[in-house]
Amino acid sequence: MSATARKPIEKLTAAEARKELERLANEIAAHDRRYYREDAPSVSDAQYDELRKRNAAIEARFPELVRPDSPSHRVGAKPSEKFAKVVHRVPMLSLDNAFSDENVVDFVARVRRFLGLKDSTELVFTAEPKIDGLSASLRYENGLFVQGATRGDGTEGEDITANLRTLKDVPLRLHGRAPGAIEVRGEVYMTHADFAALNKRQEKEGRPLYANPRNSAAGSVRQLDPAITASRALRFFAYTWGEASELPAATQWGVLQAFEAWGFKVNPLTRLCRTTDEILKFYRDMEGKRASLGYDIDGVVYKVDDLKLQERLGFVSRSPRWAIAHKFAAQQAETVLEDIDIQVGRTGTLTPVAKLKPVTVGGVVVQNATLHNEDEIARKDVRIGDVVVVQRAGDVIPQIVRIVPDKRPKSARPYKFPERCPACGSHAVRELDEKTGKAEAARRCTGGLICPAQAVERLKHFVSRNAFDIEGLGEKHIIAFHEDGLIREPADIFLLERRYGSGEKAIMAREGWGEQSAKKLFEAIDRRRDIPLDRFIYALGIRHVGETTAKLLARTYGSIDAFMAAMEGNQAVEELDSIGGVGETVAQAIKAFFDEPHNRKALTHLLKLVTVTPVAAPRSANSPVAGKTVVFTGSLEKMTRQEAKARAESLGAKVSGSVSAKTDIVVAGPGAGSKLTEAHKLGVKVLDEDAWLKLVESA
Ligand code: 9MJ
Repeated sequence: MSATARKPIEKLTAAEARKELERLANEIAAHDRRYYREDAPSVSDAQYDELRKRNAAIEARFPELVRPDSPSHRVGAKPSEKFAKVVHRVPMLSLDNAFSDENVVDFVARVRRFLGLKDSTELVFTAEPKIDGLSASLRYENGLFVQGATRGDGTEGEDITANLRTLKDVPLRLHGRAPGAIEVRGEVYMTHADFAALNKRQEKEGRPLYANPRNSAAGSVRQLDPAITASRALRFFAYTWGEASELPAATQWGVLQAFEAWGFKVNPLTRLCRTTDEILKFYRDMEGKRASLGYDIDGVVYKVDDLKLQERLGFVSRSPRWAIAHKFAAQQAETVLEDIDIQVGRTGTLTPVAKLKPVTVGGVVVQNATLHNEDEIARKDVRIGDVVVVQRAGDVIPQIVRIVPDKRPKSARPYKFPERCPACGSHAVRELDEKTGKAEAARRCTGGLICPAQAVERLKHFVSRNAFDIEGLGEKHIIAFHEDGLIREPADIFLLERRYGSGEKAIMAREGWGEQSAKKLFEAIDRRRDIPLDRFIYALGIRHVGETTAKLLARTYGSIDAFMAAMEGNQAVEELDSIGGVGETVAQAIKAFFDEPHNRKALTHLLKLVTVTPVAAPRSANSPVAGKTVVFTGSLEKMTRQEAKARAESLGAKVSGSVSAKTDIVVAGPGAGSKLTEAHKLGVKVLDEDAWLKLVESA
């Protein structure tokens, strides 16, 4: 940043002010573009506000220098996103995806197998278009609309009640007989025609344009001023529900009909399908209709119609076993690969990133795409200068699908994958996968703790939105603080103010910081000195431990002390492995993290500065089998082994494959052998299937 950019406004000369206004206009416009067109802001709200404030203050001092393209002409270009949080009483689920007919056939087979259905038993599905908008949850109490929320991360969303009230598809009072409490969920979306009209208006008013209808629906719903939302033509389709004191029907189809009777719009293309052939025919049909629907759909959704069966099927992590989204083929475009960059991830993986000549793919400008790893570059014979096909599907990172050989220029040159980490110079190696005996696809930097790129990535992850969520500590600052040695490990963040005593001054002396922004940063850090266990575990950045696994671990162990104590024992891997949803690879990675002395030291430092709040076990905590270790043996007659295991786990039990002194219950069916003998020998409680069902049904 130039010296002018840091200069107090009262000291600016007119020439400097002119230059500064130009810089601010460009910078703010770039942020607006990233926010609106790419839905990917690169600065925090606070930083953005600072830029706008500085612009306004300079303009106040030099009114003759106000530019025609000044950001101050575009008041409220960016919503300030200060909505209250809403914790979803029933989490808002995400759907598992199918990308081929084969995936769908597997899904149907999986459902049938889980339920143990005979081939002759009919299984009915609803098939619904998958609307590409943003999901919302609408709560009604005694028939009155009382709260509306965005999906957020599925657990916690934002309160957008006032905005949703302005949608004509959202009934304020349900018609007819409504349950005491029900959360109707569905998709807020915008039609192509309304989107085009809105962008026309935006253009006329000199405001930034939206990239696609989904972004414009999201942007419109998240306006702080409901009057703005009211002026946007938003619509809503209802398709599922959250908490409900009672349900109006016993099938998905029946509930959708009730939604309609209550005054909601339900997608009129929804159908019932009785065979896989009917399902796939529905998909083809929707593919054909897609272009003329007048609104965006990105696939179709199949759901088991019978709600009793849905309940039996339950969930795998955050997705229901009873539904799947069958996505349409991704959108593609051709462009030139200008260069390849190497990104070093927080676990040291070197990922090649294609730098592309900007191209629009399905309404979004793409400049970077992943090339996955060096084998992929070799397999696709990708060379710098090649014309490549880029693909974007949903929210995933764009990918390079293939090159266009006929368009290869003579100047195209092969890419040599680096054997040293570009960030720290350490050797980058491909480890052998113990299971397959082959080299892993990923080349990894061996620099570990000395690699600044890995450290920065870990810190970035640590402060990211779903981890510690520290506002105002963006990538740029982390890199700068890390370089200066101010923040080397997570604990340093919480020492920043104390350690640099007159902290504000110390930080203010740095580029890009003023008294206000330093104060705001310290406040943001202070707000995070208490953190729930699941977020804390996620923030540690353990390999293979994403949010879902972090939540599972938090629920299993309850407190950080219990978790750390368990990780010290030599049974740790076995114990982790027995948690439903945690496999061997994940268990090994967690254990490896805790075996590393540096990690334990960093954790000890951190725990002196933050309070990790325990996570209550789920509603299953008071089930009669919560915390118990259960072994199933012999054959079961009323449900499949998989269903029995899933049910036990959903009630908080651990299901293990072998009987030991730690086993609490053995459920033995006909044909039980050595496990039953062992149980008797150890004096473990033994139940038959009926007794087990009676026990869990009382839950
Ligand atoms: C969409 N986006 O149209 C679901 N969806 O159901 C439909 N989404 C869904 N269903 C349960 N039609 C979770 C999400």
